[in-house]
Amino acid sequence: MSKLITVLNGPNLNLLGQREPHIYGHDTLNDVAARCNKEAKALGVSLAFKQSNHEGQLVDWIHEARTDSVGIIINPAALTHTSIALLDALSTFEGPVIEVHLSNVHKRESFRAHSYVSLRADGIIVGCGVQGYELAVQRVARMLEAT
Ligand code: CA2
Repeated sequence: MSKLITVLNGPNLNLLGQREPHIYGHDTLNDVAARCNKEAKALGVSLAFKQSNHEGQLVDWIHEARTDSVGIIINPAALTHTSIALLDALSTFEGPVIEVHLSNVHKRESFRAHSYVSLRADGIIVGCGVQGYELAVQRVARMLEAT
């Protein structure tokens, strides 16, 4: 069975492609999942691609990933800037963690420049749009090769 990578998406990302396309693009979250799955298949890994608007649900999924996944890719959305709970949960995970942001958070409001999750992330990809997720899958796969 191929190695499982959990891909987590935070609040409001279910609306991707439906609002603010000038910031987040036209692809929906299903499009993102399809592109990530294609990349994963080419690299011989599998993905559990999830989205929730609820911090506690995301924490629960990180706990599940502790036993069923070898890596985590996370776009925590607005929780990036507020959630010590996500940071603490991710800190209990032993494999690679890559943080992804569709937009360049450093080119936006100053509050978006700070990320609690970055204190745990092994890599951060910002401002690359949907491609950032594909790059994250590549990065986790490469990091796993090295272990
Ligand atoms: O750039 C990113 O990926 C963000 O994580 C997106 C978050 C934002 O709070 C972060 O600062 C940066 C917002 C996600 C909201 O997603 C929407 C998608 C479509 C329409 C409206 C919101």
